[in-house]
Amino acid sequence: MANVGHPLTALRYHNEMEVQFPIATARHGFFSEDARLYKIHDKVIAGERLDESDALALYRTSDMLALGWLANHVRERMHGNVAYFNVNRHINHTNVCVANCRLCAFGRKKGSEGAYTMALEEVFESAASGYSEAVTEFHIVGGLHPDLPLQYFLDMLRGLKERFPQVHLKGFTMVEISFFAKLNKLTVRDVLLKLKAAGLDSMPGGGAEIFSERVRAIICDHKIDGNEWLEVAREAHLLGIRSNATMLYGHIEGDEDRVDHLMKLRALQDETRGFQTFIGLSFHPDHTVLRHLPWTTGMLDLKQVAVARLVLDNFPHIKAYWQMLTPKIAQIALRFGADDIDGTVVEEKIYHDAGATTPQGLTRQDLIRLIEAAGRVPMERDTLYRPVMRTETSVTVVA
Ligand code: V47
Repeated sequence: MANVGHPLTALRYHNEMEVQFPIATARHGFFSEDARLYKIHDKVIAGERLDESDALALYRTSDMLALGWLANHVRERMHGNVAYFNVNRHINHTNVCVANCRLCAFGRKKGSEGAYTMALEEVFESAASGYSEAVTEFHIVGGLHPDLPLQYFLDMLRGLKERFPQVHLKGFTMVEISFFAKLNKLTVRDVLLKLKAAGLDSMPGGGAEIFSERVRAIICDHKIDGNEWLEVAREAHLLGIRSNATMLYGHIEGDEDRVDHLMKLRALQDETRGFQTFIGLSFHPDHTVLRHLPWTTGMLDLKQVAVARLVLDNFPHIKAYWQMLTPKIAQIALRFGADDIDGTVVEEKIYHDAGATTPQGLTRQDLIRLIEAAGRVPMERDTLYRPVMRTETSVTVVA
């Protein structure tokens, strides 16, 4: 047992749980009305890798129960009956952003109405105000502010570590890192090294959107391209900084674009093993330039979770992010391939600006209830998926 807030440890797949839990799918056989799924079933059972045409077939099937069976089989093989959650707090230090992405309702031009940038003292206050439930992670992301020097971020990380030494700092997307490098005339590697030395523990998965150049040109044309996103992730992983990966779906992308995105993530993961978790982000159109687009459907949301579990065979975790999916869909996703439901997420801004009607935060007890009602065993984790044990007076991580 050790205190929370450890430096990085080796990537853990929790394979040890395989033997502890029966796989529910083994108890009821596989049946599909979609003939294409039988070949995929055989590969899944044999633990063989799915290829692009398999992934396309999964996106195109309407046999959700068969798709769910397959994804659940893999999910239970990897994680048994456990479903993870954490107690975290989001910190969005600024919404000033030069990128002006059409997909985004959060960013503002400098000086425009609603634009804000927190002084460091405000960042520390905001961190402290969500601290009542013994937060184990701060998730820190912001817009691409043209005037904030790297020193602001180094002081932010040092200040947070000083005040909250046991809290894991998961901060800054690949897009922000690339921007810091250009603005400060440094290499990406140097930026990452400085941030790591100041207290950065790992990185979130945002900004990946969808790697397709055609789609990126429409939804986020001023952002780094997909290759650069992957290059920054590679660099971070090489320096021992683990990250997550995301994919924004449900806007103008097609099945092929999604498959291409997942294949690129899988290829980089084969190389670095630095990704922990994949999170599909369902597009929220309200208040964005793309507000004429419809919201995603429950079918697509669940399908995305299941396909990700089946295709990303080298990703330890698939997260059903309740803030985006709604707690109800996220709960069902725990039976469609997801093993993680994310955290308490106090004060989320990015999706709420884009019309999310989910609560700003759920309590630890709310998350436990959702997970138990899905027939899963809740396990509070830290950012590195080490179990967190709580008593009335202490919080410890099982190292
Ligand atoms: O990069 C922005 C997306 C991301 C919209 O790593 C939108 O644990 C939907 O990456 N509709 C930021 N999505 C959030 C993110 C994240 C969230 C939770 C957990 C983790 C993790 C990462 O949100 C952005 C962008 O892809 N986004 N606007 C929108 N209108």
